[in-house]
Amino acid sequence: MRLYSATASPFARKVRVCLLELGLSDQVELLDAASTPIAPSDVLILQNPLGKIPCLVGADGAALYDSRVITRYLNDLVDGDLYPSGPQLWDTLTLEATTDGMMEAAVLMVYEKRVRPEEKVYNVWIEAQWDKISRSLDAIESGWIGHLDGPLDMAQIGAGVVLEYLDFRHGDRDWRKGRYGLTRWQTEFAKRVVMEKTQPV
Ligand SMILES: N[C@@H](CCC(=O)N[C@@H](CS)C(=O)NCC(=O)O)C(=O)O
Repeated sequence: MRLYSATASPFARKVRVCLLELGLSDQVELLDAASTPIAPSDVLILQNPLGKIPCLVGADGAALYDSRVITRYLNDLVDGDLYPSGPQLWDTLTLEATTDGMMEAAVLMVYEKRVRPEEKVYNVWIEAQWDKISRSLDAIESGWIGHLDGPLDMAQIGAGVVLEYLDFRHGDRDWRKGRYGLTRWQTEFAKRVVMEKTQPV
């Protein structure tokens, strides 16, 4: 299998962590296909018309995207535990969707400054994206620490990845301020070998 990816992409990092956790990384060749909304990679758009990474291409040539589809596929492939069966699945999927939404807002904030001409950057819009992230951080702090402390699942991986992405791209926003539970959890989660091996560059 081939994974179109980029080391700085949090969505691609989620998949790389998932591959390592499931013991599948030897079966996947990583191909760099960094893209922006106005400059999609030529090779990538042949596989994913949206021009977004990550995109997984199987031995049969079929492409899978987006990140949540890929991680569920990989988990099914080896009958893994990253998506629980039974009613807990809905919690995992909801927290995963929350962390994906945070990633999306954080990436859009980067694009607004990097991709748009300087005179067109809309700061109100950037702050509205940060508000989504900040509200989600508060919701996780108040309602999801018990889940984060439970058995490893894809929602935890999403949380670990997005929090490090906030440090990587939006460190000046200080997401840890007043969020002691999340700070404690992230400090421990960041020590996992798979997190150390997949640091964004
Ligand atoms: N919902 C998608 C989001 C993927 C995404 O936005 N990837 C970014 C890189 S971090 C990208 O490829 N952006 C290019 C674009 O928006 O055209 C997923 O979960 O895979």
